[in-house]
Amino acid sequence: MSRKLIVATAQLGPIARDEPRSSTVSRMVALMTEAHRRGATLVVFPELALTSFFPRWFIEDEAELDSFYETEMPGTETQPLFDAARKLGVGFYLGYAELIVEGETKRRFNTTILVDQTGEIVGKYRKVHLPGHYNFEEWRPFQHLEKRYFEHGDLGFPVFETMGGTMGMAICNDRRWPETYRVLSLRGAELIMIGYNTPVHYPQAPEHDHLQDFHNHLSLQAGAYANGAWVIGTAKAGREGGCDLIGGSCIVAPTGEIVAMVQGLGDEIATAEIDLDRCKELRENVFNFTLHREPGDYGPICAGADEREAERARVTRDSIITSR
Ligand code: CDV
Repeated sequence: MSRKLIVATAQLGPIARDEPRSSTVSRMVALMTEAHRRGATLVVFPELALTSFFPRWFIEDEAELDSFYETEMPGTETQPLFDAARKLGVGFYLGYAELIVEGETKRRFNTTILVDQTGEIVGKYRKVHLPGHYNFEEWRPFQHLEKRYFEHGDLGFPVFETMGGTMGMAICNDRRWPETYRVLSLRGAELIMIGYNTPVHYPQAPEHDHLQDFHNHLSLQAGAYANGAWVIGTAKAGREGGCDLIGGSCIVAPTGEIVAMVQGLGDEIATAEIDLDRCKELRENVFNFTLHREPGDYGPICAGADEREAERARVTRDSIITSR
């Protein structure tokens, strides 16, 4: 059986703070339709794709904050995406803000789902690496309140057997952490989908602003290569709410090469035919995990902060003893 499929990165340009879901969803259906015209059967949308990237604003009014979250999926406004998926036979990755109510408690996650070509939800992931801060910080030109508005994802990094392969998902800041790709790949992920919202300006280290596109591709390409996985990165791009977001949505081969990329900062797709069997080129050779990984030497990676301190002290003590 062929393990080839045509996939699309479906970049969205800016979404206005007051843009209704219906407008954003029709933009997404248009991208899905164009992807289908080009033969794609799987489309990757950005992180928090249904609204403007609201963590840039300190929102005190709870009703207003809640208006950026989805309480059901699909809901009335997102149903057209699922209908289009079923009609066209196109699966999709969708990032959104998820609000669930447990008893008296509201729980909020930065979430993505995977929907198959029959329009069924077949996978869910909640963002693990939440960047930013908890409280309003006046010195910043814009806020990044993900730590305030979302809980740490509680689903780990699951993979899903669907659409002819083993699929993994991650969200934005996750892509900068090698552990994300490694855990997914150890579980067999052949295609890792990652939506993002990345400002050009990084207030803590503005000297890195000119490197934002480079760091984006560096992370996606290194993650693909070091794990022998296909990676699709999809931006929300352009000037949104007074903040410039990078584009650069792309499809990366397991060799680390970018095989397709968008050209601008607006709504746009790029497609590529990918062969999931190409993961073997790496996984049966240089990155044959069974033969060459040395997890016995990777202890500190999984240790908590206290354990790491103890380990550092032990290694320092041992090296002092052996050098006597
Ligand atoms: N949405 C994000 O996670 N953005 C971060 C920024 C804040 C650095 C990113 O890693 O792109």
